[in-house]
Amino acid sequence: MEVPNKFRIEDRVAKVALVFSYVLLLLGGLFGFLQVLSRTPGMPKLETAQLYYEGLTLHGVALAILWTAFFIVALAVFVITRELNINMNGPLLRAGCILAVVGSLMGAVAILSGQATVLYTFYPPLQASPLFFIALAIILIGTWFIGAAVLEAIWRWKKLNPGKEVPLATYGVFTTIAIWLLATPPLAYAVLFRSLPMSLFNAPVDVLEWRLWFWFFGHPLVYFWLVPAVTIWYTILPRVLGTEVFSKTAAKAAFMLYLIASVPVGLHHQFVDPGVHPVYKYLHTVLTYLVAVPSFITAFNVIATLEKAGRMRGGKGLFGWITALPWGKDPVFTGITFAIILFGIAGFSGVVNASFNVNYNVHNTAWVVGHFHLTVGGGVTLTFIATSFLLVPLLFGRDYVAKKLLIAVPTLWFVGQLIFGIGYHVAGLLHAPRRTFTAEAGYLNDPNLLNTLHLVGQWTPWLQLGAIGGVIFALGGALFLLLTFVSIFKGPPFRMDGAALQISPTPEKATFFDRLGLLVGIALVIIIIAYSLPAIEIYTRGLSPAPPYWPT
Ligand code: HAS
Ligand code: CU
Repeated sequence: MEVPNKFRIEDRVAKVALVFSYVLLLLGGLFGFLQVLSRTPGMPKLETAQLYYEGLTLHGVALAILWTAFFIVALAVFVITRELNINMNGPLLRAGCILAVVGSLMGAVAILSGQATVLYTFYPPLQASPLFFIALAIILIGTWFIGAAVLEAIWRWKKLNPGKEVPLATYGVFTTIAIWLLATPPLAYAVLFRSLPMSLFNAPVDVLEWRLWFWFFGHPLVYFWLVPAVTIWYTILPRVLGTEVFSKTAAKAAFMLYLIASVPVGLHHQFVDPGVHPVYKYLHTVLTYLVAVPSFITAFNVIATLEKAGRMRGGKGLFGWITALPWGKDPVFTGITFAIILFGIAGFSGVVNASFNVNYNVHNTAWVVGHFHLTVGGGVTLTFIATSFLLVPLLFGRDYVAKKLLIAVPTLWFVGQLIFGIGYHVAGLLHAPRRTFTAEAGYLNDPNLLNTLHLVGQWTPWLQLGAIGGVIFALGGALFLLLTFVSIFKGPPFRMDGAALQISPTPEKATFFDRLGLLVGIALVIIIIAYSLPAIEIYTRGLSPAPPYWPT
């Protein structure tokens, strides 16, 4: 007899969020494809400069902000319900999801109608239609509702299970949501009290003050993407290999460090901004190195887990365990491990970015584009893609079609990202700028300038290499979306029984790591120290607002 699904509402929200995330991946990915070719000298130009910036805005908003967030919502709801085996607050979840979807559609209209060509960072004094900023505010409120529903469910479970440790995957979801809730209030302030008045009444904005609060949010945003991926590396990857994470304690310690060190580092995006004391920038550099530590811990833990699984499969000697793993056979395993390797490379470019003085050499160059494609596009997105191979059947009750083709998806994505990453990192070292329609840049077509400006133009072959990589991983993405949409609607039935699912290692007694309130408190103290200093500096000097500027 079919067991009734007790998570009907939660699953509906998760399904809507998941399908919407794939639509955003399609939209954002399409513009990525058009863009990488158009901006590369010598490649077919599929966009004008105007469309390039509009497309770049849509690409960043749809992928960086929305695809990730909607996938994370689906994952969070799935993990909480299946792991804790409790219902969530339906009205909160539903309202949050509706607000987030409506806000996203409004934002898409604003961008596609050319009323918000301000890139995903929407730095003032770039002006955009109020529709764009209202859309952002609505999305934010929606995510707060969803965040509240997740926290309420965890809190209720803790009351029902006193003395028990929070299971690992739920712990990862908690960390993710806590980072988001700590990071977003200053963004809401910047949007509601600065950007919105700017767009409604042409009110001038102090650029430095705005950027301080934007990057207060902008850096933890990247850990809001990463932590769910790391959660999958610690829980689903070992499950797929029939084992458990090497060290649960080290995993929780990593989550704890992500929680307390993700926010107070935003100044590493503002090293070249004048008007902030270098000592404060240096403090954020040091804290940035602290937030790299949990990723190093993760590297050790994940590799030790892989070694354990390889030896279980009969792998012998120093490297025999590597070849004993199901490379190329299991698309979930292959996708997740490829993602981890891409992230490993990007981690090193991140540490270069974070170095206060070295940053000047790479800031605003294609290097940064290489860095964040390998982190959020490689480590995070490829993990989410590989996890979809499990999540889609579990949620939609339909299995994947053409299962033999699935392995091509992580392979194309990995090879393409690797090539793109190399091309853009090197081009950046040769000072190719980011966010520039290089194909039409006058200096590239002027032989006199090319002769006098050192390095200019030498980057072209590397950008071309990057474009080849971009096309390859766009093909992987297109194949993924095709197979996923066909499977959701036409896949063979997959049996779902709505029962609890063991995702994490069996929970034991609660430890220090489970004092969630205390950890959030520690995070708050470090945030206050790291941000009160630059904030006092900016406010005591007095604001000097600049008039808005319409990008044309
Ligand atoms: Fe970053 C800019 C510093 C991690 C995303 N980053 C960005 C931007 C994005 C982004 C989107 O300090 C652009 C923002 C914009 O539009 O302007 N980032 C870091 C540092 C880390 C880091 C120190 N970033 C991330 C993650 C992201 C992300 C994660 C998304 C998910 N980033 C910066 C800085 C800037 C920046 C500056 C500003 C630059 C500028 O000038 O504008 C670290 O936390 C990374 C730590 C990671 C490791 C890797 C550990 C390795 C693992 C894998 C093990 C596998 C192995 C096999 C060993 C230390 C877990 C590997 C095989 C190999 C071949 C290696
Ligand atoms: Cu950052």
